[in-house]
Amino acid sequence: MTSKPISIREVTLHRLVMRLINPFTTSFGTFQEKEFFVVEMEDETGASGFGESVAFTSPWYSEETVETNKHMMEQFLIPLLLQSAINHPDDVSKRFESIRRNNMAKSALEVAVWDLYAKRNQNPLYKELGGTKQQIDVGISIGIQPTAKELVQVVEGFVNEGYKRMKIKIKPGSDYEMLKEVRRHFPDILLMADANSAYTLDDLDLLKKLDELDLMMIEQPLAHDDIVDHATLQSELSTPICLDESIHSFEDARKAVELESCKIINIKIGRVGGLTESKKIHDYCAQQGIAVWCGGMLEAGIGRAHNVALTTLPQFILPGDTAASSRYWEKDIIVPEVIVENGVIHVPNRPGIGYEVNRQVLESYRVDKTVFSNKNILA
Ligand code: OSB
Ligand code: MG
Repeated sequence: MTSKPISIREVTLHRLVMRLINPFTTSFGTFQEKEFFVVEMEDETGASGFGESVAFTSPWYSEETVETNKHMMEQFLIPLLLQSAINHPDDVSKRFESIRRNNMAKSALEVAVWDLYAKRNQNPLYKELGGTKQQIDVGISIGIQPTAKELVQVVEGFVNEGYKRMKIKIKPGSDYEMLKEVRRHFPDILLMADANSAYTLDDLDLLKKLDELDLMMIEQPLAHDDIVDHATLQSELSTPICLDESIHSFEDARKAVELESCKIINIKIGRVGGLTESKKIHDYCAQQGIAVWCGGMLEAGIGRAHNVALTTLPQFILPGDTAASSRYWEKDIIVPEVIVENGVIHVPNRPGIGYEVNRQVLESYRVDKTVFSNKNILA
């Protein structure tokens, strides 16, 4: 606990464009590159914190985009943050409460305050969050492949690398038969599917057939904003449903659990507006016996580091999507990069997120930079 309030002196938005090593295909489209903001924050002591915005350039996954994140941060959220000192990172989401939604924009700033706060305390971020694990188990998310043969090859590669759980993206026409082939080749792996909202209750027969394949779960089969049809579907399936897109807050999680719309929740820090809200959902799920795991948004190193820290909390009992930096990027923006050995990430014990930002690499990807400062706050 620091007793001294934190005065944010300066917020820098670094806009980056990074090319993915392999294109990533979901039911709503293909990603070739990631454009996002690195948020850098400095306080009155010279301590700094980092965060990443996770929205994509198109509003396919949610309504937010890189441009809406920029607009919200610049016009509303950064001014609120610079307005006066804050006592604790938990205060940030409260301060942002007057702004409706825009959770990814809020989160990009909030997670940077958490990093900064942990660094001021000379403490690893995961410990500030109440995390207990020294290492975390990770799985991998595999995009839609053109053929079952190619999919099986891709899965084999990741099985050999040691990833603990395979998540396969599905959509109508690329679902049951593909998964069946994977299951036939790998009878014992932890296997799951993610539909990114590609189905409706009209597809009930197909979705029921997936019960044959012994999937750990099916993620977000129905509409991005639904928790009612998911409850109907869950009552028809033995495979657990995991919600991703439908959960934007603790309140969404509570309602989904009360309606029995899902048995598992994927927590993405950006989607729920930051680490404080992520913790709230985590604590509630722990109380309710709902398993959680940490989702991914094709993050670069800083976002990945925040995911690692969050995953050390005890109710993250299922492997998440936080794969190695090298799965996505030629060169990541942090040192060391996030490394996965035998399906495990060793959690760094250095202050804050525990990884250094590689300035030179960051600048090599940077397409724009904007600085906001407040000289009015006294230390
Ligand atoms: O639904 O979890 C998702 C990627 C982009 C948008 C949505 C999703 C994903 C992934 C990949 O599944 C997660 C990752 O590897 O970062
Ligand atoms: Mg998902």
